[in-house]
Amino acid sequence: MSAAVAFATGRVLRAADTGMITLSSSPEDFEMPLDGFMQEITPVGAFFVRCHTLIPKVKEADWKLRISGLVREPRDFTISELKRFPAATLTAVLECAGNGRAFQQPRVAGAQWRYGSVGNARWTGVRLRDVLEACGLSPSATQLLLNGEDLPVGKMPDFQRTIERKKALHPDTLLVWAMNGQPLTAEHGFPLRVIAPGWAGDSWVKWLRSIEAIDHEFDGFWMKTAYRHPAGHVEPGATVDPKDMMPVTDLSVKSVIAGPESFPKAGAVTITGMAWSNASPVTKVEVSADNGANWSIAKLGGTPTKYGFRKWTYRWQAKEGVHTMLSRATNAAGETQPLRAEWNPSGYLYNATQPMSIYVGVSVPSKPAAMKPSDGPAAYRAACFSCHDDGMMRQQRLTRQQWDREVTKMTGWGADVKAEDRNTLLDYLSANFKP
Ligand SMILES: Nc1nc2c(c(=O)[nH]1)N[C@H]1C(S)=C(S)[C@@H](COP(=O)(O)O)O[C@H]1N2
Ligand SMILES: [Mo]
Repeated sequence: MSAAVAFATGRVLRAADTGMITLSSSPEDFEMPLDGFMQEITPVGAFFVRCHTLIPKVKEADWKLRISGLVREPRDFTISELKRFPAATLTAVLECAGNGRAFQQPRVAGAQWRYGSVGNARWTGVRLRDVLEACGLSPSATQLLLNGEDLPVGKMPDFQRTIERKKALHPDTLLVWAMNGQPLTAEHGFPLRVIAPGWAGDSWVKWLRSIEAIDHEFDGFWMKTAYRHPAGHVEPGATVDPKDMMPVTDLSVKSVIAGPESFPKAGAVTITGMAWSNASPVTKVEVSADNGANWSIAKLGGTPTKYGFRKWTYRWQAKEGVHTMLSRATNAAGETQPLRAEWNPSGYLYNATQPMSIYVGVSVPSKPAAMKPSDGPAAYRAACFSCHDDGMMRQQRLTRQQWDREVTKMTGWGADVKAEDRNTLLDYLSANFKP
């Protein structure tokens, strides 16, 4: 990928000039740079990676998928046994619920994704429905509990997710072994993962090992506490009663401007971008070249698919100067990207229009340099580095009170914080990684 279309406000944590933006190298959290949005199908090497713990190395020969719980016949399937079901291939966007979290105001804790924890691929596998029916799924099963081969670090809860019966039985919900025609790579879930088109990435369980049919709401951490958002509007920064939160499911309608960021001189130019949505496809993209005062219709191109990226282009008479460009997508359900996203405590499903500075006949200002890895006091290294690296903290912009909450949560997950070191640790975190 070229560095020519780097984003105007800078790539804060970019690992190298060609490649992914590293949010954290352990566990692996890599973001696609903006110029990745030039391609309708995201190559595997440019596809974002989001892992909560270390990537398990699965040997296909030792691996089986276990289906159990409320089924007539519990069964284990090898990949070759799964391949006897009718094959299904579809193109779908995989987007992390936390994509865009870095733009939430006030700031929220968590991986500070900007634009690129999203990608579009062709997924090949079999229908989850067919596999469940072959095991005689009981009518009393309301949820399917999905567990992958990855193991938690410390006392962190295991990443387990449920999908409600209706979504599990939807013909587009697949168990896949291939991405863009190639076997899944280790970071994307080899040998088998779930795809839940239209839904955020947290339901797309990787390294899938077992599916248990159950008849109640699962109360594991990643269902009961994480990946929940308020059912309605809340004031930015407000605390929300857990009973008013519901699981994250559908993605929001969204678009990005991929570039180019600069043009040598004034004249007719073409701006390119991508738009996507949930099960309700993108029907319109509008562009404003004057920070939202006037909007014009962009041209939808590429190959329309139900769940995939939709490429758009905008022909523009560029005048010399610096322009703030915005794009906004609308879907078939009539939902349009807002100018300001709905705030929620974990910063999920951010979909506000993004301002992008475009430089015409003027030079692009230099980007801020990437932050240097920090050493920090011994208490910091001992408490935080046993489960993840420095990148995880460097990207946060939290108040002392927010850091206090994070330290409490992490101590619960096994971080070693001595009572006498707690203040030193909080001083360091809130002085170095503040709003
Ligand atoms: N087993 C397992 N599955 C997982 C995760 C994980 O940590 N463990 N992360 C989830 C999240 S939050 C996202 S956004 C997607 C990311 O998929 P990718 O890394 O292939 O892009 O995987 C999901 N599946
Ligand atoms: Mo995610």
